[in-house]
Amino acid sequence: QAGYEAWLRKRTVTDQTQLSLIMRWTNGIVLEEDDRYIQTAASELAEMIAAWTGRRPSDSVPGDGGGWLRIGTFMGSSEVARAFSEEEMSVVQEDGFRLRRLGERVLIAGMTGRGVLYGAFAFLRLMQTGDSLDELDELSNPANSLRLINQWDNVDGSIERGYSGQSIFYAEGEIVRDLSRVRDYARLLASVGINGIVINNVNVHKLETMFLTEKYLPRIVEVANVFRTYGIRLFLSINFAAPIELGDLPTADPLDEAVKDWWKERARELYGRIPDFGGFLVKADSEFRPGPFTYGRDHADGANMLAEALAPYGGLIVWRCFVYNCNQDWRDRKTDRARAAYDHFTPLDGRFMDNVVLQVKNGPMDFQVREPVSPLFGAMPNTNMLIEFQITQEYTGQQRHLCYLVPQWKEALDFDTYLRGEGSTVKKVADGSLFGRPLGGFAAVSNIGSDANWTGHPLAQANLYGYGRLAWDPDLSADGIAVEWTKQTFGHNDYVIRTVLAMLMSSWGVYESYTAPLGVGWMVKPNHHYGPDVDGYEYSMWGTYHFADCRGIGVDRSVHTGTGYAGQYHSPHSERFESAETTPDELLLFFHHVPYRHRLHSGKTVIQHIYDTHFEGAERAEELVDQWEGLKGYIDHNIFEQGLSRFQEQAEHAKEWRDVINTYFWRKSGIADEQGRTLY
Ligand code: BDP
Repeated sequence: QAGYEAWLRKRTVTDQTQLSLIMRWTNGIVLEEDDRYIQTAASELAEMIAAWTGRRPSDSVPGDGGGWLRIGTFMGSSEVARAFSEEEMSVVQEDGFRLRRLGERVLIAGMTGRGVLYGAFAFLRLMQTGDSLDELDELSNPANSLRLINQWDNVDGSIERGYSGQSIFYAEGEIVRDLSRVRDYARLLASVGINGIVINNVNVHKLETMFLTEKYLPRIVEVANVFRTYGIRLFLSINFAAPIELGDLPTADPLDEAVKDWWKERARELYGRIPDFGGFLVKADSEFRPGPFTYGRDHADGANMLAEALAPYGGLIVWRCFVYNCNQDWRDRKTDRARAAYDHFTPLDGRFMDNVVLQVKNGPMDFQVREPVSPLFGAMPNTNMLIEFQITQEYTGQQRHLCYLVPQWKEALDFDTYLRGEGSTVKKVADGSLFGRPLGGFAAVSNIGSDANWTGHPLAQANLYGYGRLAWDPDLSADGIAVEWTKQTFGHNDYVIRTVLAMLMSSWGVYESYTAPLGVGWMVKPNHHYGPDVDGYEYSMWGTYHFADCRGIGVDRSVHTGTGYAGQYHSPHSERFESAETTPDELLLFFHHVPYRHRLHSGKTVIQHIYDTHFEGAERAEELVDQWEGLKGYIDHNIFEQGLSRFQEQAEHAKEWRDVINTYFWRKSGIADEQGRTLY
């Protein structure tokens, strides 16, 4: 089962310095509280330490004077409280924690049991990364109150956009009997601070609609119990038309009293069984899913009706803004899918109830290799918002290619919207601080499945890890996260760390260079989205075009001559994106249609940039194979083999991308490569 333990490896630590550090501090684990999360924390600590050192910590203060752990909350443990001042305790938020060394004691302290659990995992991380504890005195609060994972799992066992095998939750129309793998997943998620999970696909089909019924509810309760052990609340995706589809009502109109009552009844039932149920995730009026539009109602009507049903129990409605017309006419140059979310939702600002959170994809389109940030962030100051990322690599190599996504997410989070002057970054919109919103955070589509190593590509685990760490603290750096992950996953060999780090950090750029130039998206095979097909979506209804012809390429989204999308940004971005001269190179073709000989800021022409990046990208994909081969003998043999076949496939496939894209544009433009390389 190589890779199954992921970054929580349970094997004897061989590095002597690290081993003696762990032995030094873990002679005992002492606690005074009978709290579910503190119990989980204690057993996680004990198990990991036993696996690393071969010695189980005692549950009392060690007599021989060795270092030990005291874990607990300020309220529940007088010993813990005594170690901190009033002020030091008051700054710890609900899920936050403090770690402190005091003589031979290390305190893992929280305001709540959940905080203690996160503190315990942070302590384990310190042990795994081998940091000295001499000066340990750390305060950590999560930036985001909601740190959610979305499973796109279907109850037949398939996973929409899943690239790591089948669902670990479902098989053949049922929730799996044995939930031990779900438990191991919960543990991985909690170790990086995840506190909520939506266990079914946003596209809710017939069977999943029945999750709200007796057919599935008893087993869903069991799943919720598993996640609760790790401080994770369970959410469900629901079908807006459920009252009709379950045969109870002739309508799903959100303003209809019978419909309102129906949802209230569902809420009462759910909370009767799962008192800490998180809430509903809703994809409505999008890609053939039902929604309030059918009844001439808007999305505030729809969301608020559901929110009212859950409000008495503290439940949330997470309402997706991925709403656009997937039946638009490609002959109409004025329609622009990029505009859709902003156009639909900004007029509704201020109308959503307090327990509604809008979930907005990081970009305006759909998880492409490169997109600008969605202009919806910051544009609704009176509305709660979550940023949605896609960990599963639908458009970024489907876990056959390496693509470490944390750098991409960091760019979105650090983007300055200027909506409250300089420093109005997207991360401050997401965490709610910019506008003083009570709720906010992150959501992301998971990349795990039944594959032994969870994510198919062994290095794709870094994306799941990185997502959680970033949701906790968006200020962490992409390379810092990569180093943490590598040390925990592969150990402390310097050469291994340097190699894996270099591979991860270069990978998004490599992938972008042989696939999607200058912000053009969608040049992929329709439906499954793997591999190059320049015109695959060009004349389709999905609103995903590059407009390449013999003269030029790109989508004119300026206000002046194009779709007007650039005008959805606040100044100075609206002016910056309005002109091809000031649009950054990497987004040029997202915002402008330009001739192939248009000169970039880099000094190259667009066409030469396409040729160069594609030739170089394919070469760099080859280099990844060499880099990985260099790790042979330094990392677990099975993991090495898992990676090797993928890197080889990536290198081959990168050549296909190179040749299809370059040839297409050579034939369209008739402009030869300045370096005379082969174009077909
Ligand atoms: C797209 C996927 C599709 C999802 C949709 C969504 O191709 O499978 O259902 O996003 O987010 O990226 O709802």
